[in-house]
Amino acid sequence: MVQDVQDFAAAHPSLVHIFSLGTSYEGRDLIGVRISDDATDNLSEPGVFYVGQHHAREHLTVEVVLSIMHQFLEQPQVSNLIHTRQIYIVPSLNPDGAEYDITGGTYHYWRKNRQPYQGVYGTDQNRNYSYRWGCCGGSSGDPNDETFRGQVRVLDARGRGDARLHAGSPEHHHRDQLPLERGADPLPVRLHVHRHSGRHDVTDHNTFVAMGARMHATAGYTAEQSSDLYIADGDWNDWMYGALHKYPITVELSGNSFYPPDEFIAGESRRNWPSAVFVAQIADCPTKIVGVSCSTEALHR
Ligand code: 0X9
Ligand code: ZN
Repeated sequence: MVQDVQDFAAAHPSLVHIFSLGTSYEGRDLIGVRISDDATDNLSEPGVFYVGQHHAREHLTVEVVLSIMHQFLEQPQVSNLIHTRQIYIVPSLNPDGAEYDITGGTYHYWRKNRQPYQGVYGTDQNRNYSYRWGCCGGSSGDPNDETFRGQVRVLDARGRGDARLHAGSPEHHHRDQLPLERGADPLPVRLHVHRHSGRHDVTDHNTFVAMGARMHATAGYTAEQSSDLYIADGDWNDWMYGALHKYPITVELSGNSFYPPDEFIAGESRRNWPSAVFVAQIADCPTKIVGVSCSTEALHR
């Protein structure tokens, strides 16, 4: 994965810019690329963010995100997006778990990262986000559980502060810090508009429904609200929407098992490409797909 990302950047030095979200618990680089014709983040352009492998054993997600990365520069019909968007790609958010999952040449069905807590390895990275962390019976406080929500990060020496804001593996800590490091808009991801009417309004609901319908039409997956699949808390979707006011979609790839053969890579990549283009196209104003335009003022907040 790292080699592919580095080769891709080297082949397109003016359009592909390597960045890092920081390092994992075991010290691996959380590598990513920004694709755009701007040498540095152009915060006046909408951003879109593709990430893979919250969960270690979901290796196919790395392949599909890498494929999306390549397609953006190989498909001439999306060249306009290179010039009008900031496209951020992080193929793996869980390199430690991924490496552990393939140690010894066999698969270990490992889901979590490799950060120990009370002598037990692993936090579920998709239960560890700070927005309403552990709120709702959708994660576990037991480090032996597959959906262990992780330890509380105590930032304040006096022990003060809202524990729910400090939840975090190092991987998540870096993501939470990213906007501060960039001194800019929350995350370089602006597939979003912060609308004055509030974020739980009917326009947002309708926008998610319409996004799901459009993505279902091309990819064929069932489109549903995450909580209709099952309840989770501290997950990516809630954090992106609830804390950062973005419009997240989680794609559960097909493969019939955690370890589909490599023959699945091309087909799953192909079926997800139209969705990837679609979210980039609407990143300037997601609500436009339900007829609600975005004011310039709102976009820059
Ligand atoms: O449980 C998860 O983290 C995701 N499924 S997975 O099989 N990849 O582990 C689903 C997360 C979506 N959010 C909710 N269902 N609330
Ligand atoms: Zn998963």
